Amino acid sequence: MTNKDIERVLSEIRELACKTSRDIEEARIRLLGKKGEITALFEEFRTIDKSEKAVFGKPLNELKQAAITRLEELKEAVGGGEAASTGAAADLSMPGDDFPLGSRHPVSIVRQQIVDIFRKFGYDVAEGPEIEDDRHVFEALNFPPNHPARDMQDTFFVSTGHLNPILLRTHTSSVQVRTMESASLPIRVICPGRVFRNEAISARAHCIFHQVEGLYVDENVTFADLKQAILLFAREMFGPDTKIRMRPSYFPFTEPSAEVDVSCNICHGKGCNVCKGTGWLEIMGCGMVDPNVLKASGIDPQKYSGFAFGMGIERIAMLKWRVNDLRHYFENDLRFLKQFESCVEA
Ligand code: 2NM
Repeated sequence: MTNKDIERVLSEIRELACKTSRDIEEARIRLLGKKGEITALFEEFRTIDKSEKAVFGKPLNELKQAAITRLEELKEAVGGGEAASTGAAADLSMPGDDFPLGSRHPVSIVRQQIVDIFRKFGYDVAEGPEIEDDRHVFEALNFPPNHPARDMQDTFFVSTGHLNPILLRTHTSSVQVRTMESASLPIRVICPGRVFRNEAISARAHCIFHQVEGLYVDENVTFADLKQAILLFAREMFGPDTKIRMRPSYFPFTEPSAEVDVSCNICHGKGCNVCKGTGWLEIMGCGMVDPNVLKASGIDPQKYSGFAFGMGIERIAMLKWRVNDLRHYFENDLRFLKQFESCVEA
């Protein structure tokens, strides 16, 4: 290595003339690339004598810095003026790059609509963990020890073998248990979220789906209050002429319990293939919160009563848009999703 070597590269750097960023990149590779001139000098430097190292170390580093600085200057100079300096003026009439916007998923749209309706009624929104314990999913909800939902066939367990197994929640009622445990009364709460059930996937069932559950606890809450709340909801959701009917049903956490049907908004009661000729569509389950459930969360059932309800979001969305296969909601096929692009209301 000699001073001349360094001088030669230094003058090369000073005389660099680059018109385009490609020229600059070529110069960078020629000087600083893996097989570049400066890189080669550094490699040679590793092999030279200690005494020589003392001589060449500093100028070599300065050379490298000079190259970097010069390339930066050139980059700046070329910058935005590149098109002009190469003579190829930018075509300002060219369309911009495509920037595809995503859109809301139908489940998300319907969840928002349901939540907005109940917010208007004065309900708060609460969320809770998807991975839960037996206590919040079953025990506090009055599920007897041998209830079939507690079976591996129906519930996904994370860990078993102890008193309070960890599992994936099978309904969002667990969030309402947490609310009853901690919130002050009265409670008006709506709980949207994902739930998990160990089911074979088909057009009508999926192992993951979405629910919205509601809960109202206060003094003197009656079944009449429940009917009115659900009627108002149904009219907001399905149109002002919607009628509801209730059929007796059974849930461990409510007594009495009912299934709610709305009048078929497709045939208006005449009977069609969606309502299977009945004129009615099932939309949710509901009931008066069982006194055992209130008690389990520390609420005095002598003083307070409440109603609760739960619906599957996918099911409501299927009725709304006449989707005939639940699996569409989980496959993220853009041909399906794009059909909901314009469905979000301002
Ligand atoms: C339903 C039907 C009926 C329900 C009950 C409760 C709680 F926590 F208060 F006990 N939450 N949700 C309920 C009642 C859910 O879904 C079909």
